[in-house]
Amino acid sequence: MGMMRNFELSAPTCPADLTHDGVVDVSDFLQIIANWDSPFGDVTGDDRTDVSDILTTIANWGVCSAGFRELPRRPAPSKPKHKSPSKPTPRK
Ligand SMILES: [Ca+2]
Repeated sequence: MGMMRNFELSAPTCPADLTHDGVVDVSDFLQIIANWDSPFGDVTGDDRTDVSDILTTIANWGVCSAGFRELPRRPAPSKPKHKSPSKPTPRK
């Protein structure tokens, strides 16, 4: 069996995100392991969970930029306020 090099990396959605939490991480990896050789851990669309699904998951590891769903946006963290330069207390 040769190395697979031409699997799709840029799917419009994020099928490797099996847990639908917006991140491809070890929880998705575990889903593949738990559903090995069944259609339920399939991320490549061939209705089989096998090593190609593992490879696709690794290739898409991290935050799912395409997004299966939009995560609720957090309010942008407020920048630390610049402290107004306090006047040096006059010393005697
Ligand atoms: Ca598959």
